[in-house]
Amino acid sequence: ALTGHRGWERAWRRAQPKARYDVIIVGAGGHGLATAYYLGKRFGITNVAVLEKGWLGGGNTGRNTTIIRSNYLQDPSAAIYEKSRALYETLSQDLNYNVMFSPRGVMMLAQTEHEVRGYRRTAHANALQGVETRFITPAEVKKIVPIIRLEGPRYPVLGALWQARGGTARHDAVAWGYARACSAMGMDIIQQCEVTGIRRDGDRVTGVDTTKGAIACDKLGLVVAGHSGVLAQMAGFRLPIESVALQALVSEPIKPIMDCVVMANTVHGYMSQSDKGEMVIGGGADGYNNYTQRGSFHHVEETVRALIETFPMLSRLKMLRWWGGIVDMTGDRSPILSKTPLQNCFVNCGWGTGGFKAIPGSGWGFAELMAKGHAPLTDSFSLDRFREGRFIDESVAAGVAH
Ligand code: FAD
Ligand code: PYC
Repeated sequence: ALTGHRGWERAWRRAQPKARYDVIIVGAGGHGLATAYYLGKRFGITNVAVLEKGWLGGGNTGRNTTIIRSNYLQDPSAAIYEKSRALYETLSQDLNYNVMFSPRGVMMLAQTEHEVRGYRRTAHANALQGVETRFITPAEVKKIVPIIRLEGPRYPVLGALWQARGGTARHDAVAWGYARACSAMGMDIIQQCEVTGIRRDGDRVTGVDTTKGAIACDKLGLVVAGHSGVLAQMAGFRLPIESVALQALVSEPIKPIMDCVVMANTVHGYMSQSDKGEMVIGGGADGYNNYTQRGSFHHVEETVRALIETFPMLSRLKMLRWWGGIVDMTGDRSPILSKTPLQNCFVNCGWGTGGFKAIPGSGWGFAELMAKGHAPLTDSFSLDRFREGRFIDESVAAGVAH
């Protein structure tokens, strides 16, 4: 501001589409951009375009509550989420862009005996998977979060699953950092470029139609979260995905009161404090499919009511902003990173309510899948699992009511 906003360097080039690319990625959210970045960094594939219908990071990547953790139950999930969490540890250095990763600790409260058993089980599974979590007592909960009311009018706090190296990061910076690095490798990030059709020759994709004209490609990656069903329909196949609104809100900024993330999944609400002092609060997903990016009012009401039971000191806070994103839900609450019925078309979606934490790991694995045809991190998450009944059930670890 002292320079009158003159002399800023562009973080990424304003690109116009070329006639053809080796790889086109549809969707410049975190997962699309990370995929492009690792295609270049790990496999030397840089003739890549990332096409975005709006502005980059304007989808769920810029709308989420930034929680990063890897305390999942099943082995394939722990592997990809832990890889991702580990990549977050050095992402600022890798991208030379401060993504403000803050491993401040993530706590999932156990407020029923059922949850106690579930989280103890997860802690045991995580120990076998090399993921550092532990089940802590109510006294330890209170020590870490002094503002919590352990008794609760409906559900007392009986303990918690604690991941000390979980935390948060600045969501926009994650998108911007990957975008800048992709652009520096010569890739084209093309905003306001909506894909409106997918061109095929038999069971091969030959290119896409866009609002900026037709573009040819050798390989196509669909990475559009809540719009995955729409893109799959353009390509001529169906996905087991439902799209629903998930919402969040922030309060007016206040002095520091809580220096970790707390999720209360029984009463349903979760909360952290942003660096600006706002309490960042999120609730459950809408109970019906929609594309509204807003969400139903009763969900915020329920969320805030639930949080006030556990944190009574919040009751006088004012809400500052409120928004929603369209999340892509699978039946087993695990993502899809997969080949498709079209030979050279790949899909990365189904991250639902929990894909921000997975951006680096997903990009790492999906780039390998697109480059080599298979990848250890992603093989379990193929579309085949729905036909084979090989579900990766993470409905508890997803942590968000749906
Ligand atoms: P997006 O960021 O949505 O990117 C997809 C992009 O595709 C969009 O920019 C869209 O405009 C573009 N697109 C769509 N159609 C087209 C088209 N036809 N042509 C071109 N471009 C197209 N996850 C966590 O891990 N922790 C959290 O705390 C957390 N909290 C959340 C809170 C809320 C309120 C919401 C909504 C989500 C939350 N999530 C969280 C989930 C997380 O945000 C998502 O899983 C993740 O951001 C998905 O990233 P993405 O890159 O796949 O999708
Ligand atoms: O995946 O941890 C998560 C999460 C919290 C809120 C929304 N998603």
